[in-house]
Amino acid sequence: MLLGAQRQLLAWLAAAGAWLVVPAAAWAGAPVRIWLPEAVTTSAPLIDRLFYTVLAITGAAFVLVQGALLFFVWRYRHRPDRRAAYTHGNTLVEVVWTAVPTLILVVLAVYNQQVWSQVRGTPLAPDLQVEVTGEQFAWNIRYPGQDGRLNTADDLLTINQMHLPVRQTVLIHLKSKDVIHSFFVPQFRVKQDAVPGMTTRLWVSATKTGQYEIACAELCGLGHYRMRGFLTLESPDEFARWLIATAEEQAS
Ligand SMILES: [Cu+2]
Repeated sequence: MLLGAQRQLLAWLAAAGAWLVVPAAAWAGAPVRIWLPEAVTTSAPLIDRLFYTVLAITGAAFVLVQGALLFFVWRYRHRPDRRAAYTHGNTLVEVVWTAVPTLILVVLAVYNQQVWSQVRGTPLAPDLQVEVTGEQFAWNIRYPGQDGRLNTADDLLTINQMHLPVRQTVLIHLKSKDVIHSFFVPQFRVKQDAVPGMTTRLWVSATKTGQYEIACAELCGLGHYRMRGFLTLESPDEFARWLIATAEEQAS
């Protein structure tokens, strides 16, 4: 018969174990995506994999450390006939528990750097360039017109409506008119500040069609809560048709 406390400890350990299985499965490439929204760009899965790797390592460390703590609390609990013993530490153990975390952190730093350079490094020549300008409290989206260049007379402007073609590299020029905003599309795994007086470049290559939301993730004023954009990812043909229809609408 297990005592109440022992049963609780076992239940706790079982829950901790299950909690580790999910990130491990996701890391191994199984189609598990827990806690995270859909991933719809070429670089989002790289970020997810890094996230799950860090989570699995920190989760394992958490379980080990807390498990050891509980074990020692139980093992050396008070007993009337036991006397305290003095110890001056153990050099080998200290070297090991310093070296192992150091090694893990160095590996993680190198892995992180690799992911960062893939996600934020220079992309191939973009198929499309779009300018996104945050303003209290809307997203202004600028598309190049027929000439394919931004900031010319035939540019197309929309407010809070962003359409992007899938399977194309899109370079986004992110700006702000007034205060700091933050361009946040959870499905892109992108959250980037839009800073006044500065243009931030980021690129995405969408892999899935669908409707998503653009949120402002920086408290930017009283109307921050309604600073919400709508993102449509569609096939290049549909995107081209939408561009023409919008241009005609704006010309009339
Ligand atoms: Cu904002």
